[in-house]
Amino acid sequence: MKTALITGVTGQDGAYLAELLLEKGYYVHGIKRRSSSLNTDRINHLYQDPHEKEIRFKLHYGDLSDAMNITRIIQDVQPDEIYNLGAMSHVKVSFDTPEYTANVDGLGTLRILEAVRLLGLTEKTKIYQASTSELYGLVQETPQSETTPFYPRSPYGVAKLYAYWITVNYREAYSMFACNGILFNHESPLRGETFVSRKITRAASRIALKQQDVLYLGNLDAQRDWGHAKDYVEAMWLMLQQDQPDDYVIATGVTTRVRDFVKMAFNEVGIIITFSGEGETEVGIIESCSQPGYQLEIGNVVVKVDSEYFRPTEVDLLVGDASKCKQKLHWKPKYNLKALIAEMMASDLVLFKKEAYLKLGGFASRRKNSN
Ligand code: NDP
Ligand code: GDR
Repeated sequence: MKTALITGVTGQDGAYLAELLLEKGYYVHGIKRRSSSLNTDRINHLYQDPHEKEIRFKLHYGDLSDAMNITRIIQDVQPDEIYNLGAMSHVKVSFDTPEYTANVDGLGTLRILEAVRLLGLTEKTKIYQASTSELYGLVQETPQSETTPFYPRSPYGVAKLYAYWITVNYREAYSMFACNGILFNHESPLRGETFVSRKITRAASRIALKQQDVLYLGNLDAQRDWGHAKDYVEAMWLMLQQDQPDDYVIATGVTTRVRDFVKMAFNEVGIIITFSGEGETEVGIIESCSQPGYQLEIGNVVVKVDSEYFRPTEVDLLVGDASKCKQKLHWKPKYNLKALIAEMMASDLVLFKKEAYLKLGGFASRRKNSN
């Protein structure tokens, strides 16, 4: 039975990957950060009481900025596979915390590679590096493939560029089995609340339930190739099951504007959005709302553009060419964007209906909705 170590196990991809590997019979170790409030919501269902006889899922406290901690955990776990998913993963926030992002997302990858090398595990341990379509940044060509030149447009993208190349370098210099998965945007009901997809599905649900009035967004014209995280973690695993290490693009090949994602999400609750005008005053207009008992007025403004959510430099257009992965790994996504949005909306509607019932019963939390 194989042993895997996942950094970023408390994140969206970490949770889906841990589930997948446990299903495949792996022993799964994850690194979680200490935080003042619990941060294991996404993986609580996998938790095992340490007193159980056979522990197949174990968490270790750690941080990618701490080389000794990372090295000790790798030494203890002796993993067959490491999935380096840990990162400060928010592009806009990376402009506010550029040095921290470089340390964790860039040097964090080096710390893992170097630990594997120093511990003499280069023959045993295969490494997956969570690379990103943000490497492409300023559009050079479309669709973007493994041979498209990189031109990152954020401190996050630049940090991930270092991580990409240090992974390639360790593979070539020390014959390590290290792969870059260049993953395009992937979402799910577990997506962090401040990424645009989840921000939209949460707001569409809350607006349909009359718990929120307006959704503030930034650039509505950006185009993204959105897939489902569940499909994408399977590709990560497949990369490490090959005879030779390599780098692969994972994408659906379909690109959609943010404004069209908005329309599709609101459409799930019977709200038809029409965008009118350009620039900062752009608004959405409701024609109807089919949520029982929650009829909204026709003509309500539900989407406003707020410059707060624009980035100093933007990535305008991402659309991936995953031919290599499809051909060599026989990978194919099961979800399309409509099915993804339907699943996210269904999940958020349940979440906020629960919140409404709690409020009705006088058990409402003090938490405010924040974007
Ligand atoms: P999330 O933001 O959901 O999860 C990030 C994980 O990294 C969390 O577990 C977080 O811990 C952890 N983390 C953050 N900082 C540190 C640190 N200093 N030390 C150790 N762990 C840390 O991201 P996703 O699951 O969406 O993405 C997974 C990886 O894939 C990331 O590296 C991301 O950059 C990359 N990626 C994601 C894509 C996407 O569309 N989702 C596309 C391409 C690449 P905590 O829970 O405590 O915050
Ligand atoms: P991205 O995802 O930057 O592509 O990075 P995000 O969902 O944050 O933004 C996608 C696009 O939507 C535009 N946008 C907004 N974005 C956010 N977050 N909030 C808004 O209000 C808003 N309004 C418009 C953005 O400008 C952007 O163009 C994600 C992360 O998961 C990275 O870690 C990963 O590497 C890449 O995907 C691939």
